[in-house]
Amino acid sequence: MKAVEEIQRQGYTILKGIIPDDQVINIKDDIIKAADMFGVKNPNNTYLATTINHTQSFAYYTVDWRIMEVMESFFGPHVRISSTTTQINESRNKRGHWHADWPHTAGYIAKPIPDVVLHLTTIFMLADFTRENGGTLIRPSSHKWGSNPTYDNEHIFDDYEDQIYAEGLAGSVLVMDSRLWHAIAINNTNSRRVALVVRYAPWWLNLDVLMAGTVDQKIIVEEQPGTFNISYPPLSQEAYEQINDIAKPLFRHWVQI
Ligand SMILES: O=C(O)CCC(=O)C(=O)O
Repeated sequence: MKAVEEIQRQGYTILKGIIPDDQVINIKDDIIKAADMFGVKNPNNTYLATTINHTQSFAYYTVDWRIMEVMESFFGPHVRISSTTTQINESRNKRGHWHADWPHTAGYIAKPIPDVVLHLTTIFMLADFTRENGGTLIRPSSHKWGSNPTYDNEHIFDDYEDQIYAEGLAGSVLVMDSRLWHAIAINNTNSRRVALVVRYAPWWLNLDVLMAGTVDQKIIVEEQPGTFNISYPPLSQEAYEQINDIAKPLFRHWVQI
């Protein structure tokens, strides 16, 4: 399969037209509304963790067959969604630092990072992604380098000759191996660059460390200074009920009990 082959070889692929044109505006509006009301607003970006708690209109597209074909070919059945985070990059924001995503972050996986796909990060483009408005910066094939630049004393704000911008029309989805080096790019336009970051994990990857109050987060994160620390709020029962039935199995593990 082309998408899987591209992810294996270059660390990413772009799936076009996952959210149809006539739906993408509505979903974008729902997500902006939720992020502006419940998110963390910084001068550079607006961020909303567990966006699925606040709007569920995008859920159906997280299980689009083209996405699931990729996920299941890496992880087999029982794929889970580990996070749904709105990422709005505001006009004239600052460039972000090069990084790989969790769990390839400090304190989790010994270096060199093994050459195994453990987690896949997708970025749903809810605005067109262009070079001008800050389509995500990526370094193709960096998933094979065995490192996370953020924790390896790399030059994390440098420009590199091999870096490219992930570009695509609204409704497209960038799918990358979470090891791929990527960075927030500068939005040089007057419009907000709106995206939803959805991450996928196999059933056996321990996501408890991402949940505040769990024993594993205590042992693996809080009691180990320097470990990358991020928590995603649990999914409320009410929000879970609103999720499309086809998508529910991917979210069930995160429902608040
Ligand atoms: O917003 C982007 O383009 C990149 C977001 C990102 O780096 C991340 O969510 O890890």
